[in-house]
Amino acid sequence: MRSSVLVLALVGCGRIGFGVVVGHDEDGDGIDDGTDNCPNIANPDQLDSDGDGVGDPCDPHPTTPGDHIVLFDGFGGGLPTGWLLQGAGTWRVEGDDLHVEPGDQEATVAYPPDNFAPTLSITSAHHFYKLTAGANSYSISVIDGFDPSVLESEKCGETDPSRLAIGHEVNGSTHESVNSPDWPDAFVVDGEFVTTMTHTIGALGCTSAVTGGSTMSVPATPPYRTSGLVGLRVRAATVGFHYLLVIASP
Ligand SMILES: [Ca+2]
Ligand SMILES: [Ca+2]
Ligand SMILES: [Ca+2]
Repeated sequence: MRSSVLVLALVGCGRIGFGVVVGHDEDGDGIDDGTDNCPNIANPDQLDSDGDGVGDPCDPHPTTPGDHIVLFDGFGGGLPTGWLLQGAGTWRVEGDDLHVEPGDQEATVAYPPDNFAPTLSITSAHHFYKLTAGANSYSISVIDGFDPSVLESEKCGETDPSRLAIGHEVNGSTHESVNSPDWPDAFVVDGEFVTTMTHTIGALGCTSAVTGGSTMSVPATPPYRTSGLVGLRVRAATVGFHYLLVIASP
């Protein structure tokens, strides 16, 4: 999980190179992020049953070719290159995680227009440290379709780890519960989460799993399509993101 040289050029399989670092191995399987066919899950055998370049543990359709890793950032090279980091708080890198201090924050990155595939699977793993004292709602989300002019996007994320509730919003209009109870004080969560948004034209699915816990799913039918910006969003929490992975599918 060490980093050395930051690579800004296009790397392997056409995925964009923002934050891809030579010598950085997010999942510790001995294969660098830039060439690993499943950079967030240890798969030293690199088994790819359908030969499309996406390893079986990461492949949304492991027996049907056509999937493609668009973007992977393991945050191993300092503040991620090419990202737009916004909000009143602070983004910083600790170890090889992208941390954000409490506040209402977005971190977004563009991906190439030629990757506007019918379906995007956007996955992030993060450590959730605590809520902000006095906040009455919070969220930690992956986002798609981010519009900088109005700071809105489609989002999937955890909203209450104690109950593993999963919320999603579309362009600021809440379609599922996103509010936690009115916490009287900072609340230490200390949990590890993996969240995936599956975004198809006209449909949005959210899944999330906490280490040792269960996976839940919330279907939705948002009217919007991606703007070409994907990323991460935090409201009223302290979080360390391990990576962002985007896979395009036919
Ligand atoms: Ca690896
Ligand atoms: Ca791997
Ligand atoms: Ca595959």
